[in-house]
Amino acid sequence: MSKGSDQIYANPQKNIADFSFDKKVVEVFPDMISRSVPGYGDIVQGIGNIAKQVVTSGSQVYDLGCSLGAATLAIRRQIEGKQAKIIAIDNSPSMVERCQTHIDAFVSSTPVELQCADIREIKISNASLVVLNFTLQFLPPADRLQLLSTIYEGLNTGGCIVVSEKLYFKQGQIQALIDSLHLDFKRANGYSELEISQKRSALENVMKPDSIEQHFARFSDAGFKQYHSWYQRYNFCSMVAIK
Ligand code: GEK
Repeated sequence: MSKGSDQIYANPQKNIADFSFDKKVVEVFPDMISRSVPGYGDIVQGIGNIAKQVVTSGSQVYDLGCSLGAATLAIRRQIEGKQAKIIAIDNSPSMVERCQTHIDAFVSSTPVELQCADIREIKISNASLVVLNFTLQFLPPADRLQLLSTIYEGLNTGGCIVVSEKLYFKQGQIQALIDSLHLDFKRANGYSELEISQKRSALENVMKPDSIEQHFARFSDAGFKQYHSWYQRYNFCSMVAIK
């Protein structure tokens, strides 16, 4: 296996610790997310395309839970010359450290301010775009509405939030069918049954997916009147809401 390939759950583990975004994960993160999340590459590219449409001159863009900066870089490529600023935030010090090297590797006139912080404690202002690309699902469910309300307050009129998430389906047979399509996607990408089941246990307490109905109700409760999904592959979806 080449360097950077995800082998974290390849060997049997006696006690499976809760999943965390530590150094080990950072080393294999691009491989892990692209082999685990159907449509990840399309969604990142799509976020760049959305940025091109909605980012306004002199405004701020937030990438919350930025990991290694994939969405930040996709956005930055599309908003050159708009005099906008990107604020990228993650609370994993290992992610933030590596993200800085990714950002520094490309020349751009758009500044990126990288912060190591909890996204539940930040201020949002003058925002034309806020991105939560597979981040909201890692917050305790009780904290999710407050974050969306804070984002709504900090968005300019016409500003957008993009929320990408793993979905849960309330109808049992639909949940079972679409979940099995996702498992086949992981198998086709070389993950063994052992890796799949150990990763599942590690994520059980850490990642709590909502249904699309819960997402739409939360957008509405936070103040958004217009929201929809713009991408879905199996149980992975990206939604957009406009203030
Ligand atoms: C991408 N958006 O590649 N505060 C700040 N960061 C957090 C918090 C929090 N409370 N909770 C989790 N994170 C990225 C992918 S990964 C999704 C996002 C995944 C961070 C966490 O440290 C991790 O880097 C990220 O959210 C979730 O476009 O791995 O499935």
